[in-house]
Amino acid sequence: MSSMERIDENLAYKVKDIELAELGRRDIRLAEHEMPGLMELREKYGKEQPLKGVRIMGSLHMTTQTAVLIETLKSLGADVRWASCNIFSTQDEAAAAIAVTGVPVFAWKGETLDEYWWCTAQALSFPGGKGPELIVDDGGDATMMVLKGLQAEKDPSHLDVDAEAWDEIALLKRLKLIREQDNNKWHRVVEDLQGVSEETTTGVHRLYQLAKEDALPFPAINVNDSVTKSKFDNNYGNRESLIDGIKRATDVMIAGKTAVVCGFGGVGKGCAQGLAAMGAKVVITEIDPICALQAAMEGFEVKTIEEVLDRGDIYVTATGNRDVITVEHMRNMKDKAIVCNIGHFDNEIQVEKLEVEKDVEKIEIKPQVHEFVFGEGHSIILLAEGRLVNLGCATGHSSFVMSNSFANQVLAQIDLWKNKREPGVYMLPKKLDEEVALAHLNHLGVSLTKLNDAQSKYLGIPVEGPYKSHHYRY
Ligand code: 3DD
Repeated sequence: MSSMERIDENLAYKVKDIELAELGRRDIRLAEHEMPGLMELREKYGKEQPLKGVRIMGSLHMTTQTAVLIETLKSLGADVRWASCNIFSTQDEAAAAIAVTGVPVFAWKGETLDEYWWCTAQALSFPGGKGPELIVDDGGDATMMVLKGLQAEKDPSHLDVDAEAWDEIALLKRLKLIREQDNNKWHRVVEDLQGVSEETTTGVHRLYQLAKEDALPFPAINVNDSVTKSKFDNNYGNRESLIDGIKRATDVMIAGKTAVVCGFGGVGKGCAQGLAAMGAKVVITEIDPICALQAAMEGFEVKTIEEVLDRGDIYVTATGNRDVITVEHMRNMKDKAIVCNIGHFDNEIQVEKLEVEKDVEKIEIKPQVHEFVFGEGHSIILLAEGRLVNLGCATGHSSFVMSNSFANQVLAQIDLWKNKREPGVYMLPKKLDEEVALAHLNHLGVSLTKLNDAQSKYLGIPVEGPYKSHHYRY
């Protein structure tokens, strides 16, 4: 792909089809109606311009909802560039609608891994050889590209490791090309980088790991663990968008089927609820006794995956772990079992191993829906090649729940810019979490009860909040 051998900081955008912009704009206008949290922040901070001229790079699914986030950051003065954080999650009409406004977007549905890392590097490359001052990250790929790039500028041997995973191979390949073109790029990027706000569980896990190894050279805000993100997006978002993804991909009847959800954390809980609501018999697999006990007390069976291979019709991984569903497991599943993942990365299901199995034939049913026929004669249906099924086979979570997540992102970006901090991982204050919730109540016709002074004194809680301690488990 010669046009992508080099990084061109002056390339205006690269999207599937810029002609889709008008279609995307119509979706964005309707999404704004469902995203009161973001619209309120435009109102509140529009005049102050707290992000005026700040170079912000985003690595976050380029969907209609993200388009509203981008335009909110722009309305606060930011200079934004964007790439998706997943090769299948871009909505091409949203990407076009944003690109046509002059925001450099490098994203399209169905990127190869080489294209994916080129897009990420393009979004990290501002004119004049500059990098971003802030990053909105989802899963940590942008942060990883910057840090691995910096590491390689210090010691190029880091690029000569024998990587196994296809996405790591593609990243190392891209970093080698960049090093040939500009071997001081990442030093400049890290010099200007004031901070990262991280959207998702997996990315937050990576940040705490980096901080523990004293390998995080800038401050980061953990957006995922804001209550109005993780208890909403991860739970209520997936409760709906998982079903959306499975139905659009397979049209399968869910009622009456046995659905196996691997992982009963924030995401698994929403998935289990959604599948049970559709009439599925839900079985949970878990490693954590607390989550397993929660599942059992919600009335779900809790078994090992080996115990249910003979009856599972639909399998969903939501663990953040790797090799949760192996090739061996798939060999022993029922004929036409549906297998999908809703954890951030694609290693929860052993897809790379399945792809190279000698006796397995791969048949494309349609984009992001593949049948794998085993030598034994049965087959399984794999969705989105083991990547996020809600974004690969549908359009991800709906606008209203993403308004909560993204209001936290905007507040985090403002906070990172205003408050210079030591490197480390931080959370937004509880007060801001409550303000995000407050911004969404009217939309659902909620009437909040007010604390009176006597009650406030009795509870020792200010009338205007915060109403819970920071560690309260909602
Ligand atoms: N995610 C799910 N739906 C999304 C959408 N419509 N736009 C952007 C991102 C979307 C992913 C989120 O769940 C993100 O918070 C995560 O990865 O945790």
